[in-house]
Amino acid sequence: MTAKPPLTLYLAAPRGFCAGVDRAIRIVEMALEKWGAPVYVRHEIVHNRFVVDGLRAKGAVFVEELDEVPDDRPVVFSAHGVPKSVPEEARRRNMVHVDATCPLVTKVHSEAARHSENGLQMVMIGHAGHPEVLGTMGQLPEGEVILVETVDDVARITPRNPSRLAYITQTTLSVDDTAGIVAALTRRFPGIVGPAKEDICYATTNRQAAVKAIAPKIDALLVIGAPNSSNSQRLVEVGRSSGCAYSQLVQRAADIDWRTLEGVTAVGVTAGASAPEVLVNEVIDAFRERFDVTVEVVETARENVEFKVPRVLREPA
Ligand code: 0CG
Ligand code: SF4
Repeated sequence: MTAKPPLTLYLAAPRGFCAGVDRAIRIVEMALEKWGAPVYVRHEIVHNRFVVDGLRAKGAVFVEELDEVPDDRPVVFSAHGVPKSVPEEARRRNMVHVDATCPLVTKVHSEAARHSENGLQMVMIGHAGHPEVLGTMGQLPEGEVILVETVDDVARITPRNPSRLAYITQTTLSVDDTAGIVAALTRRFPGIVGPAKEDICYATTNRQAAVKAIAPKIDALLVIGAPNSSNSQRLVEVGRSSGCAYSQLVQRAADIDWRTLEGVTAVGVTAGASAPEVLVNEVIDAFRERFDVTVEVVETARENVEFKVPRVLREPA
């Protein structure tokens, strides 16, 4: 047997679950304990198939819209947030509903509402069709939130009153791309009101910074995450823009294209905010089967954020 080739695996830290994902999963588990199965969940609780399949096995039923849920079963809203019309409808139907929207997304909802009360029209920086964007835009009446996805979009928008504007952002955007869009907005609309920086959350910011620190050391970057996970996709882009041309999303070890990794000696591994650590370990083990692996953790920040679950789940049944 020939000796395995040596390889250094640079493990990004922080990586994987954020406080909002951890809370959202706990909410579904606690709802199942409290009310029994089935508990309905509107949209994937977080964007990860492994997590969703695990909860489904415990009795969660995933649907896209509230009209797929019977009136007499509890429903949980996903971590990405929902338009205002969704809890309104749940109340109208007298449904038990638990909101697993990340508190950092809810904070953006409140910002939007506050600016709107002050008579400002909103510009939202985000990706069209993403559930968080639908949820945040759905906090205000149609037409009150204008979506921009790129610097070019900024030149195209036609706000009601260019001097009465505020902006908000999706929480999982690229920090660098967003800075460019904010700069374009403030150039075109000098009076635009915004948050101190943007609304990108701590988890997104920290995971991108860790990838930037690893990128110069590696031949390839693997981001563990789902194709519909915005924050995970942004990590792939950050890897590429930080100088690692081979930067790929994998859902788990089975997705790794080993032929394209022949001859590499340094590989970076990170995981999106919705990817569980078991999948990171699975990837490391798959490398150990083929290489003589040395793991080096590259830690660029420490996180100690924790969010409480809603009170209804902390009270006895
Ligand atoms: O990154 P997005 O917003 O697509 O969500 P994901 O479920 O992947 O992770 C964090 C949350 C919620
Ligand atoms: Fe909350 Fe950020 Fe995690 Fe989204 S990625 S759930 S905003 S902490």
